[in-house]
Amino acid sequence: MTPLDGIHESESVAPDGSGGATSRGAFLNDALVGLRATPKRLSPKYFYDREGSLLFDAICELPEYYVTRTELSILEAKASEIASRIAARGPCRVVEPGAGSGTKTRLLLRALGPERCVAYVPVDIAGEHLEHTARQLRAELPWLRVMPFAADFSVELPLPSTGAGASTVVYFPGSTIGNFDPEDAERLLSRFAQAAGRDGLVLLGVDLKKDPAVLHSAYNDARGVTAAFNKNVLRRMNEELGADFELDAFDHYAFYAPVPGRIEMHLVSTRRQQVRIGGQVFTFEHGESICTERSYKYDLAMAERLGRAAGLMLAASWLDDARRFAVLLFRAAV
Ligand code: AVJ
Repeated sequence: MTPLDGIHESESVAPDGSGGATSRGAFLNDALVGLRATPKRLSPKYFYDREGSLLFDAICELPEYYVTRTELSILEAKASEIASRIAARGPCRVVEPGAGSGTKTRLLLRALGPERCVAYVPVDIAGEHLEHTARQLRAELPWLRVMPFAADFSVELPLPSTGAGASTVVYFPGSTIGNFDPEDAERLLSRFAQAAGRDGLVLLGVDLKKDPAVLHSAYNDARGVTAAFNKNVLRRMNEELGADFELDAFDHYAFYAPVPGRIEMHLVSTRRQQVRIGGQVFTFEHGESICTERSYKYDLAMAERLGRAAGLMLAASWLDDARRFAVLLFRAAV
C-alpha cells in the first residue's frame, strides 16, 4: 500500500483514469454480467465518477429530495449528544465507507473535537472526489488527522493503523445501506462490526418508510437531476468502456415498490435497439429496462433486526420530528 497524492491506495485501484478504485476491467465485467442478466441490472456504485458525485451533490439540494437535509437536521440538533455517546469510553477514530462530500461528517467531527477524535478515515470509490474532500477537511479542521482510502467498501474495508488506545466508529450515513438487498446489507454490517471490533460502534443513517408519494417525487425531481444522475452510468460506459448507448433512447423511471419496501430506479428503452459493449451486442426490446438502483426504506424494528443479524445491538436512535429519517448507534453484541 503506497500513498498516492495523499490517498492511500488499496491493491484494487487501477490508475486508468476511471476516476475510482474500481478498475476498468471490473467495471466492464460487471456491466457485461448485468446486461446479460434477466432482468438487466447494474450496481449503483457505477453512478459515482466525478460527474456522478457532483450530480448527487446537486440532488441533495433539490426540494423533493428530503433525505440529506433531514439527516443533517438531526445531526445539527443532536451532534453533541451523539459525540458524547460515541466517545463515552475514550477517544475514537471515525471510519466512513462511501465518504462523499463529508458534509454530515463535519458536524460529527466538530462535535467530537481534537480531544475525542484521533483520526478520520474516509473510504470511497471515487478517488479524485475523495482527495478533494480530504484536502477541504484538512484545511477546515487542521487538528484532524485525515487518512483517505480509495477502495470499494462493498468489497473490502482496509483500515490504516492509527495507533493503540482509540476505539473505532464506522460511520455510514445517507441511507446508503438502502442500496443493498437485505442479505447483502447484513453482510456489509457484519463487515462494519468486524472493522469496529469489540469496543467499536457503528453509526448508521437510515431512510424510513413513509408516504409513497413523498418517496416517488424524491426520485423524480421536476428539474430532471435524478434522471441525469441515472443516465450517468450510460455515459460512463460509453466513455470508459467504449459502449454506444444512445442516452436519449432510454427514459429515467423510478417508483416505490411497497412489498419489498424499496425505491427502484430504471432506465427504460424507448424502442427496440442494440447496444455494443466489450465486443458484445445486447438487444433491448421496446420498454425493456436496466435496474440501476434499489433504495430500501426501513422502519426501526427492521433496522434493529438487521443489526442483530450482523452481530450488533441497537444502543441509541435519533429521529427527526416527522420520523422521516433515523440515525442509529449500534455496538458490538458481545
Ligand atoms: C446515496 C443511495 C442514499 O438512494 O437515496 C439519490 C442515491 N439515488 N437519488 C438514495 C440516490 C437517487 C441515494 N443514496
